[in-house]
Amino acid sequence: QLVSTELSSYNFPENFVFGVATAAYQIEGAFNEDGKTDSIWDYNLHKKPDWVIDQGNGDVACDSYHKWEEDIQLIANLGVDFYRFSIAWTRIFPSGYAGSKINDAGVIYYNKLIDGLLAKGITPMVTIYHWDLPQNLQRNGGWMNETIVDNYVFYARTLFELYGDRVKHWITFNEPFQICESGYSETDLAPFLNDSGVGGYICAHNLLISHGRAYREYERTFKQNQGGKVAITAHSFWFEPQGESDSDRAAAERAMQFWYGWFMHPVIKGNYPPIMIERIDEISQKEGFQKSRLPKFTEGQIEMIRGSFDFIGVNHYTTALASISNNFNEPSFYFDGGVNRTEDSNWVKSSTSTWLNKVPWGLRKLLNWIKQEYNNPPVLITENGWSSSTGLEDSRRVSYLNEYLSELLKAIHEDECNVIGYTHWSLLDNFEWLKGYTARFGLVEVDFNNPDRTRTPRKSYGVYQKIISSRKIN
Ligand code: PNW
Repeated sequence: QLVSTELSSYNFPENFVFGVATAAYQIEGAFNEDGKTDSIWDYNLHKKPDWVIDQGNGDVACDSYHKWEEDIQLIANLGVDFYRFSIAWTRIFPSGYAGSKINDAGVIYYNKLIDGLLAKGITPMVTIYHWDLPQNLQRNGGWMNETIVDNYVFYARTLFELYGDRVKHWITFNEPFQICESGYSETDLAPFLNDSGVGGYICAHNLLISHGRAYREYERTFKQNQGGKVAITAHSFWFEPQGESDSDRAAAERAMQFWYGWFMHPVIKGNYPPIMIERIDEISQKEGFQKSRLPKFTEGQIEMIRGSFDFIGVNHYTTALASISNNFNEPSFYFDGGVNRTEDSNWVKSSTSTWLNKVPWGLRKLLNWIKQEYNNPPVLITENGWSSSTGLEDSRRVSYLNEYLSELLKAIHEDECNVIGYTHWSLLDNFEWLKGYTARFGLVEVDFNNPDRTRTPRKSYGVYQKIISSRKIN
């Protein structure tokens, strides 16, 4: 693998947009203020703080519920075109249910935020769901109960009604894989259900139907008047074959289909990837299941979900190596996929996020794979970033940013990949899920020991600022 340290001298195209991202539970705090109820994160971390490495939680986080004006100033000074943030379902509908009482204080908070952004010329981009399900709905099984679909679609529709006059960019879900596989089949994210080989698939099924219905609702009722766009964001590694063998190549392609195609194949091409359907049907049968552990869509659902996007949101951080695996002792996504995931020891590793290596060329390969596989849809990078520890001289984040953007430019100019914009994760250091406050993703450092949650821009903040204003890598 060729590693070039030469940065690209291409310019970013005229219409290319830059942004920065956060998520409600990770920054807002004010977990019980103004009528907000517990999400699955509040509930689980209060019950068992040990889920998190430093026993942190989002009770206060960056206190952005109170410090949103300061956040807007930082975003404006950075010079980005848009700000991607998420709305907390529990602030809008404390009970979670469709048709339940709306919480005016929550509605007002996001009105202030949206209006404040627009006043500074920053485009708001809203993630409708970034992992913080109302705990009240989890009592009924959360994403594993199909009644979630009506509740989610009602919530999404309410946001279109409340904010759609000003918000023109909507992301229905952030990272279905993490919501479902990590949350329902494993114990990496709330609600920590650990229902291996079953829960994740049921969750994903209900989530995809929810996405499709929300997209169609917007299309039918709001699109003509509001003129906005609706998308879904999935996380994707680039999977590189571990070696040259056909079996490694096949494993890497299978990995792309299982990790990413699981969600994007239904949304772009209709239904789950054929390889997933075949393998899970066959393995389920061998295990003695009378039907596949992978649920089946009706023809109507396939058509409803197919084409439910105006652009593709891609969260990309890192690359992994794939080879074949036949290890198996219980029904599991990993056995279904038959993929063994490793990494190259030569890659530069993040000191605070064990899964994160700096592999810039992986982004270019991923963009080319998406172009081939899905017929070059418009792609917005909705997250990309590096995790450090504290300190303002974040030179590793600076080289990560420069090198990933350099590969992005090559994908646009040399490969004609249809990439429309880039979003850096994150504006601020924030609550990094099970890593608590130990893994810092911010362009801006936050002092979590200070009750004021003081914000200080890092070196990378200035570097990104200059990239945006000069429209090239410097
Ligand atoms: C994203 N992986 O999650 C989330 O959208 C953010 O909330 C989070 O803070 C950020 O990335 C940093 O972790 C990821 O397996 C989950 O490579 C999993 C992976 C990457 C990102």
